[in-house]
Amino acid sequence: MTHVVATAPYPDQKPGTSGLRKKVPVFQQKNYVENFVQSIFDSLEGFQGKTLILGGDGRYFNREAIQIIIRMAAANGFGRLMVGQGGILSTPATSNMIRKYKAFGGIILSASHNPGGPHEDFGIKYNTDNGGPAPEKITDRIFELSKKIAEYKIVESDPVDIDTLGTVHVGDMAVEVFDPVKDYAELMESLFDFDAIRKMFKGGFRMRFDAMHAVTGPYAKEIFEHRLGAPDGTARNSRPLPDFGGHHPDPNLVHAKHLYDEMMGTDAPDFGAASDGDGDRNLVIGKGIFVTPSDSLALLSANAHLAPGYSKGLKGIARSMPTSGAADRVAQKLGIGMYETPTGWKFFGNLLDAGKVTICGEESSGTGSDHVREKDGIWAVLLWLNILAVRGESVKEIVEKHWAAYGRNYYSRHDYEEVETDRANALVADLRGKLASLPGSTIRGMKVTAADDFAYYDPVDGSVSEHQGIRVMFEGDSRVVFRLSGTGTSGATLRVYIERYEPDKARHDLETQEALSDLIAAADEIARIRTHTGRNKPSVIT
Ligand code: VG1
Ligand code: CO
Repeated sequence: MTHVVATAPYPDQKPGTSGLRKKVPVFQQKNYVENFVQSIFDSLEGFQGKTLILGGDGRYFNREAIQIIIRMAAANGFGRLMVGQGGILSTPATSNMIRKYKAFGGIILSASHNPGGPHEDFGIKYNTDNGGPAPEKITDRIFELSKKIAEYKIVESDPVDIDTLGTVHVGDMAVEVFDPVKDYAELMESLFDFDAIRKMFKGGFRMRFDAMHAVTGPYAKEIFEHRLGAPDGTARNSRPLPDFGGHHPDPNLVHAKHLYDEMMGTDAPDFGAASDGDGDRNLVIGKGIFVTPSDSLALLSANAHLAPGYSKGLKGIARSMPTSGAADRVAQKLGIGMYETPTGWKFFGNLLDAGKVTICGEESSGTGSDHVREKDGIWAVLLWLNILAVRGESVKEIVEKHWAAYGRNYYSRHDYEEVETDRANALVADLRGKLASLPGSTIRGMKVTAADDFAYYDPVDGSVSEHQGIRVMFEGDSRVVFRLSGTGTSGATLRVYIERYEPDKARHDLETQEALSDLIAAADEIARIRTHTGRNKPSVIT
C-alpha cells in the first residue's frame, strides 16, 4: 500500500444536499478526487473488513473515478467492494444494495439532473448504512477533514475490468462486479402487482418512458419491457451515454418537452414518464394532463393502498417545505402524521427509520417510500401504473376526481439560474430584513398571514437546521417561498416557489401561470427580484 502526500487542490466546499458537485475539469485535477474520497473515509469509523457499494450514472469521468475509488477503498481496509457492471448503478438501486447486503455504506458518482461531458458536471456522494444520504454531521466532518488532509492511501493495481460479472481481488479487498438491475427489479416485484400491470399492457395500454440516455435505461428495459411485457421501444433513449446525448438529463417540462408535446398530442399514449441522470427523479404526464410532482405525492399517498406493498396503509407522509400542501390534505383525511422538512432527501431518513412516515416527496420531481432511503423514479412510475391498473381510469380522470375531493393546489417554480452570488445573497439578506414587517400587510389585494425563515426541528434526533428557505403565507393557504439552490456548480440559483389553493371545482381548469399571476407579481414585489438579479424573467419555469 502507498501513502501519498496529499497536495492541493482540496475541495473548497461542504458537500451539499447531494454530495460534492463540480465541473469535470475540477475533479480531473491531480489529487482532487483522492483528497475528497480520503476525507470521506477519514470521517467514518469501523469499516475495516466491511462492504462498500459503488456505482454511478454513467456520466463522463464515471469510469476513471471508479478505478481510483477501488484502489483507495482497498488501501483503507474495506473487505469487499461491490460495483455495478459497467459502473452503472442508480441512486435508489444503490440505496437498496446497501440495505440488502448490509454494507457499511456506498458511494454514488453522479451530478443527478445536471448535464455531463468533458466540461460539464460530475459529483460524488456518500450514503450511510441505512442506505440514505450522509446526514449533516458527516458532511460537516468530511468538509473539515478535507481542509487539512495530509495524505491519502491508495494501492498500486491495474484497472479492474468492471464490465465482466464476477469477483477479483485488489490488494486484500474483494471486488465484486454485479448486475445493477437484478436486485432492484426483485424489490419492485415485491411491492407492486406485476400481474395486474402486465394485464393492462396486454390490453393495449400504451406508455412512453424516456430514460434521457441516463442511468434508468437498463432498469426500464428490464422492468417495463421484459418483466411487464410493454412493447419494445416503450423505453426510449435507454442507452446510458457519458454526455446524455448532449442534453440535460432533467425530467422537467423544459428538458423533456418532446415528451410533454407527445402527451398533449392527438395520438398520445396513455401514460408518459421520464427520470433523471441518477434515476431518483420522476416526471409523470397523463394523456392531455401534466401531473405536478406535488400533486403526484398527494395522489400516490391517497391511492398507495391499492398496491400490495402498501395495502396496510401509510404510517405518515413527509414533504419538503417548498412542496405544495396537497399531500397535507390527504394526510389529514387519512388521519396520519404529516411532516414538513427542509429540501433534500437526507432529512427524510430519520422519519423513515423511526417508522413515522411511509411516503415522502419533493416538488422537484422526487417521490419515494420506506423501501429504500432515496427518492426513486422507477418506483414512482410503477406505483402510478399499479394504481392505473387497479382503478381502470385515465390519469386525467384520477387527477380531476382528486381535485374535486380535496381542492387544487396550483403550483409552479421559477428558477433564476447563474445569478451572481453577491447579488443573490443581497436579495436574501434584504428579504430577511423585512420578514417581520410582512404579516398583516396586504400585497396585490392579498393579506399576508405569516412570514418566516424556515427552521426544522428533527423530531427524531432533535437536531436543528435553520435558514432553510423564506416563506410568505397568504390568506386562503396560498404562499410564496424563496431559497437558494444547494446543487448548482456556477453562480447562484434563486428558486421561487408559488402556490395557490383553490377549493372551488369551477376554477380547477385555469392555466397554471395565469392562476398564479397575482402571487408571481407579489413575489417580485416582496423580494425585488428584478432589481436584485437584473433579470426580468426566470430562466426556467416548471
Ligand atoms: C435540488 C432540488 C431538491 C433535491 C436536490 C437533489 O436541490 O430542489 O429538491 O433534493 O436537487 O436532487 P437544490 O438545492 O438545487 O434546490 V437530485 O435528483 O440531485 O438527487
Ligand atoms: Co437525481
